[in-house]
Amino acid sequence: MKSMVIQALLCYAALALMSEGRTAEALSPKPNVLFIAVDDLNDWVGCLGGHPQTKTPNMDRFAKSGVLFTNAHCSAPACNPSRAAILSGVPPYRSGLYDNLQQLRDVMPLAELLPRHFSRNGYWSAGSGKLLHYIIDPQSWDEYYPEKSKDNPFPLTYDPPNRPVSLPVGGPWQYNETDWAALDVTDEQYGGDWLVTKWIGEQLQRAHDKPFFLACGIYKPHEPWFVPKKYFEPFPLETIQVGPGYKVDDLDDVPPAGQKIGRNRYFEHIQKEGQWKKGVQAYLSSIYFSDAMLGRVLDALEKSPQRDNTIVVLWSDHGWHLGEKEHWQKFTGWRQCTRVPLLIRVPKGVPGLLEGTTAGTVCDRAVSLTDLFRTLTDLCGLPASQNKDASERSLVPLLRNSKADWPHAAITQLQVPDSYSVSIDQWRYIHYANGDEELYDIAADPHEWTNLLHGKASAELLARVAELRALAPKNPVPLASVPFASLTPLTFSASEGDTPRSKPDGNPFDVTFMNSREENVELFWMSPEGGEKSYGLISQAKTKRQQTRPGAVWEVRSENGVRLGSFIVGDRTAKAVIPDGEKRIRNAPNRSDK
Ligand SMILES: [Ca+2]
Ligand SMILES: [Ca+2]
Repeated sequence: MKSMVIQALLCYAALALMSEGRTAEALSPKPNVLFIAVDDLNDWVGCLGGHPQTKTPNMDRFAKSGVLFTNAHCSAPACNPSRAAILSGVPPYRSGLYDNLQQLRDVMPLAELLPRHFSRNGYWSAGSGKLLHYIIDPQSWDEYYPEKSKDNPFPLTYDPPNRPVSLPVGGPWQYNETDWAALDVTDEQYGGDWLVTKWIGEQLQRAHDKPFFLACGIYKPHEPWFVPKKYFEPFPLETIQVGPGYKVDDLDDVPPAGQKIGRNRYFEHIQKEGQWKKGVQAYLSSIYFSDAMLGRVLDALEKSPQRDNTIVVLWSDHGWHLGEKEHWQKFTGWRQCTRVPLLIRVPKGVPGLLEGTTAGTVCDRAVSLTDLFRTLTDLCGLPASQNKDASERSLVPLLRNSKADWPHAAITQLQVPDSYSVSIDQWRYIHYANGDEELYDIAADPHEWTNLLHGKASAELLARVAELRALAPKNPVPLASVPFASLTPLTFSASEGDTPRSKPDGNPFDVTFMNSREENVELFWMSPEGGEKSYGLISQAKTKRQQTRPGAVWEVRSENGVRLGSFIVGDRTAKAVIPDGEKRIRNAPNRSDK
């Protein structure tokens, strides 16, 4: 019955387009989907008004052709949980995938992702570039570029030979991707997103015997902010303004849990080195570059025989702070980080929205990226996701009428259960696991400068909080632990001369030591002042979990006191494998951070 209805709708679509003078050959039996992700792009987009100097002509022209959501929020303010939620339809508080250190298939071994769902329903699914968190997940795609068997979503990208280029190394915790430069290379020599968008363009231009689900992952403006120099040219350093959301002392009315997340060492270091405006310049340049890459895809679609039968969705996985709330990067619950660009254009004649979207529509309702799965299956007339706990909410009612009633909240889950933000039309509420809270009136205070729960709140505001809290995730599933195999390894340095001293800085986390020597070893913490403290023996083939801080140094000795080597703790939880005497454990590529 359902398929008959769909067939009838498709006939209607064919007739509608033929009557406009297009040929029936131009039609696939079902609408295609072009699914475009831009990494780490906040609201510094022309049509969202986040920064007066930003240049995004292609996003702006796309917005004019479809629906722009001005109050869309990520499911989590970090790559891995945000993207996993979008592609599975399951929010982090239901899947247990809360953070970047977890591996998708450790936590959600059976989840069927969006491309596989489309393939199972008659589509050809393909992708290029970063769609998941530094993996391809080959089982989810029919085709990928680069080749999916390697499970690395990045084509060759130019990397300056000497790093860091701009930002001096600041300590053992230095985040090695925080760097920027205008490169003296062409787009083609740069590769990366240029190659991704070239491949996507080729797929859009060629004939297909099935409808397609085609996903394009543009990596910029993700760090490092290296892009060809022509993208820096519109942003002379002397003209650069920092983000309009910055306010000195903004954290003063934020409770301790928020202050802890807000103030971070990266921003402090960047300010100290006089690099703040250079960072802003480089982010703007990287956005301008990503927008140019988007333009290549939109142009290819424009020339494609599938132009009038393709749904286009553009989203970013989360926002970004460049000093706002003393923070650099992401991982926060503030709007600067949770609000994302979301643009959707639906052609006429698709099963779920025969009339298509109206060009130039703006929708201010609070929506979540977790709902894209159901939105797309509804639009294409496919069955809903079979994933347990997948969101059943579809944005189609808002694509039909941007002012439609929308009694829903957009939830952004932070890195642990019970820490989240709730966004509705006018209000935003942040709740931390320790019970700390913030409330903002977005209509009056779009940068969230005034926490209305600081000091004594009125009964009216407390009633508002109760209402927002009632929309929060109920019974969030626990954070799934990271298996040993998935932890980032620390480098073991064999003892040659003196072991360095600890320079501890930042908040503690766990490091798991594992002894693979054929003898017991003893673990010592090297104090900054020159002393040392034993933390006990680790037996042969055993592990030991130890709370420690960035910059701490741990020395390993044999049971009879011979110094074997040491580890320097980085800025995140990790494993420290004490090698068997022959092997040295090298640092893996730094891929677990975003
Ligand atoms: Ca990201
Ligand atoms: Ca404030």
